[in-house]
Amino acid sequence: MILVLLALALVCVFHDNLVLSNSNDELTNVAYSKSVRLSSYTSIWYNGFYAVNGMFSDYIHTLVEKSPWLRIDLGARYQIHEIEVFARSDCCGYQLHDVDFRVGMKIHKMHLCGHFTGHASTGQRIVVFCPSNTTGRYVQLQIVAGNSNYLTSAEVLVWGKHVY
Ligand SMILES: [Ca+2]
Repeated sequence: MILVLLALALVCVFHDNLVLSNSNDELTNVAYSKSVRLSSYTSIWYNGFYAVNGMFSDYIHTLVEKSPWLRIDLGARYQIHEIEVFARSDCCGYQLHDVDFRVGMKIHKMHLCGHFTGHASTGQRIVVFCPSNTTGRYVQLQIVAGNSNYLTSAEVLVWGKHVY
């Protein structure tokens, strides 16, 4: 009887660990191929899709604006761990500067996840870690300094997992 109970306990421990490890699924790039909207449109060759197409040789490009932005609709609620952004790699990385990273369930009610100060170098990778338990459907990057800005970026990756 004791042996049976021991065996059961071991199975339970093993099972709990299994469940735990399943609930800590690897983070994935939940932005890949999702819908992206830009604050302004320059051409089909620089539209929002190019920020989430998995390629680093192309990029998005807004018109010149005071506070251009890029907004990704993840399509569902996700727990978001970090946001990774790459400056365009052909030139002009400095165009990516002073960026607020926001996450929210509604586009008019988003919370600050992090901020990048200064100008990026060409091809630079920028990583912002969100506060723990940050969840949302929308992810927005917006330049918040200067009066005449282009928002350009080769790729945006949002590392998270689906919230059930
Ligand atoms: Ca791209």
